[in-house]
Amino acid sequence: MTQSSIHRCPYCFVEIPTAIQPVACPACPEPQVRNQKDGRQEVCDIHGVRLEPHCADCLKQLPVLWDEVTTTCLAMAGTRNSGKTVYVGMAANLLLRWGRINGLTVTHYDSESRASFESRFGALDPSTPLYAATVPETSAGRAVQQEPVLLRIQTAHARKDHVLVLRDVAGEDVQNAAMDRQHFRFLPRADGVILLVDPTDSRNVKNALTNQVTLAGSDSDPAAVWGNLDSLARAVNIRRRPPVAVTVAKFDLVLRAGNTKTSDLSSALAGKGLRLHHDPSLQASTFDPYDADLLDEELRTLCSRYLDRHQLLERARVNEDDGVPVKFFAVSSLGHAPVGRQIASHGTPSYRCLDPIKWFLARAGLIAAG
Ligand SMILES: Nc1nc2c(ncn2[C@@H]2O[C@H](COP(=O)(O)OP(=O)(O)O)[C@@H](O)[C@H]2O)c(=O)[nH]1
Ligand SMILES: [Mg+2]
Ligand SMILES: [Zn+2]
Ligand SMILES: [Zn+2]
Repeated sequence: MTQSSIHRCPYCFVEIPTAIQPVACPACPEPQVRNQKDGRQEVCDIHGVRLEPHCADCLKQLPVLWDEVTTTCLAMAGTRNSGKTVYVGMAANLLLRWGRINGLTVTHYDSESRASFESRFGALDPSTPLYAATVPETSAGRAVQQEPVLLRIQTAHARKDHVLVLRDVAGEDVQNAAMDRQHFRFLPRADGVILLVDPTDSRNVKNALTNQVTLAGSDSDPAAVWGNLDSLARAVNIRRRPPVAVTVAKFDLVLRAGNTKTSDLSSALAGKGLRLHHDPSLQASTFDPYDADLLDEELRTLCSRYLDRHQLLERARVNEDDGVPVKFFAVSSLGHAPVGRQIASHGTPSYRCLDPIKWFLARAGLIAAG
């Protein structure tokens, strides 16, 4: 197992060459990025401050000591309300816990990234209301950047620290076929895309649960979002398209609908031996490809036959024919439906949340697959 040496900008996901170090003034409103002259500490003529490492592509200042880490950069995608923001917050907290259980060191990249995470995601505790809709990045004319979540992962065998970069997006942005190519170029450059699929619009879930929980579904099709990503990748002419983790979100609702005896889902989910009734993701430090393959098969059947998502399977086939790795996953960030806008007071027994991320970390050679 060799760890990938990929090193990307955490904002635009461009691969940063290690040999040169572009720098610019952190105080200049429109930074002039240039290559650092050998060993010289340059200073801005206007502000008198030291030039700091910047990304030559998006011109943003890089986090401190960014040249010393390797990266895995993941982007969320999915329709509005599919659970992306809740997932990012929960997955980050679970990764910290997963590290503690499995003897890896997982921490926020630095105090700044920790503060930014905590101000946006809170502690996801039972008394906090859920998040307001993610603000679209390109609505008000000028594009704003969503700050990515940065988690540092240290393992015994890796020479450099590895940073997992997780970027949330607003559903509006990826539902929009005409999304801004320049701004969203990070998506096709990612090391992986987690495409969340909201099961609450499917007839079987709706019929079984209408009287039990409020279903805040989305208004668009995840296969259409995936189609937009594929067009974007073609438009920016990126040859290597990122692997896609097609991830059924809010899986607690699917399992709950399966408990309704009259539901078609009930027979589909009947086998106790099904992988989707097991959740090894937090307890194991490794990624289990055998478990993942069986789960992938179960979920493809579930999506096409029981969750009205056969277009997803067509998109998956088109992508796989083009050599893009695709795997189906299922997660529940909350473990059960929220009550009103609060998380239920008995906490959040999440379900398989780390599987998609562990797949990407195994692909990067950071954790073992076995
Ligand atoms: N039952 C259930 N509902 C969830 C779960 N995750 C998110 N939700 C619901 O979906 C809503 C939208 O989530 P959010 O993360 O804001 O969606 P986004 O628009 O994709 O970012 C939340 O307010 C919750 O009501 C989950 O794991 N289970
Ligand atoms: Mg959101
Ligand atoms: Zn300056
Ligand atoms: Zn950049």
